[in-house]
Amino acid sequence: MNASITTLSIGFLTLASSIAFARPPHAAHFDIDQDGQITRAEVESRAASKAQEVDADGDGLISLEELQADHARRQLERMQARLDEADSNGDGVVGQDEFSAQIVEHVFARDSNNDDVLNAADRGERGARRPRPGQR
Ligand SMILES: [Ca+2]
Ligand SMILES: [Ca+2]
Ligand SMILES: [Ca+2]
Repeated sequence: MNASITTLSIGFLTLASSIAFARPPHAAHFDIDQDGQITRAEVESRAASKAQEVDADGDGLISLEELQADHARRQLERMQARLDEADSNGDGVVGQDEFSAQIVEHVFARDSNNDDVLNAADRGERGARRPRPGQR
């Protein structure tokens, strides 16, 4: 009994942290009515939807397996997005050249003055040019 309560608690903590950290808590996700403010009711509504989604067998309980499946699904989506982004010639496959170019591009996204050198001159504007995942 104690073990299952602990498992459940860990499950809910992981669920809470996965909602809070795995996806950035930006307005588009939580601000359901798009009024620029995130209310507790909106977060509660999103959290309830998420709990329902994770509870794949609909028994009202979040099991470790269900949480693991949800985590794996989101991880797969992120990896697919990364592959889609790397496929610069749009042929549906990612060559080593495309993969390595993506890494270089991500690193040099911090090169705010475009001199192909990352140094102190680029600090302070860190991330300014960096496209969000999925944007081109
Ligand atoms: Ca709102
Ligand atoms: Ca369940
Ligand atoms: Ca390709």
